[in-house]
Amino acid sequence: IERTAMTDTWLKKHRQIYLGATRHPFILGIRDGSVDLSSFKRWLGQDYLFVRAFVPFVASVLLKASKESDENADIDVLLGGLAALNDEIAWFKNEASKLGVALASVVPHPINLNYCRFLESLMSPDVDYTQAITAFWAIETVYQQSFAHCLEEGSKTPDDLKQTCRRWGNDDFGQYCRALRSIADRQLAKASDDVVAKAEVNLLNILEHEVQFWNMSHGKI
Ligand code: HMH
Repeated sequence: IERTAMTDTWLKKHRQIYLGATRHPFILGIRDGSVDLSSFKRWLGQDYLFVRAFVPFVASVLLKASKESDENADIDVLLGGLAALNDEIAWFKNEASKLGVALASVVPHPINLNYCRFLESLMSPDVDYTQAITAFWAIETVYQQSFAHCLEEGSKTPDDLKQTCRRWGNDDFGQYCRALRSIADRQLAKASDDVVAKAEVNLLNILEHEVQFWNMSHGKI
């Protein structure tokens, strides 16, 4: 089987579920300005908790890279990712205080806890670097693609939501996601069939978790 760009194959094969995650009604509501503030605040509080849980996951990917990768450059990309998370956490705190969201008293929603449990399962030493980096790429890319859509020509994103969209929708973040993707494709190209199959299942699980996460934020569940 040709595996020069496994992620490409998968995004074509799973196009509908991918669009479900990246063109969700919550995102379309930001893009057309119809999203309500209570939904946005719910997303903000829950995503802050998610990002806190995401930090140890990214650290676990970094650890696996340091043990299993032949490319020093992978560490640089991942370290950049951790630095971005540091900025993100500061941004969440600032945004929450502007909107009057008390982060310390946000109760994690069961959907959020479920996604965090899935992240934890990916931190296991039984999950190899190929699976971990592929999952990391997928998680970051859903946000990048979703928020970039809100900044495209023709979008009517309200000005006060634009800076949120730029966090994940900006070109640097897009470049970073492409770097993660090329590492994932490089690893997948030399992985066993078993690992490739597991990475695909993880991708589908991630897309489903992302749809659920938007559903929760939207309050339409
Ligand atoms: C739910 N998925 C979710 N939150 C995020 N912040 C990202 C992905 C990207 O960092």
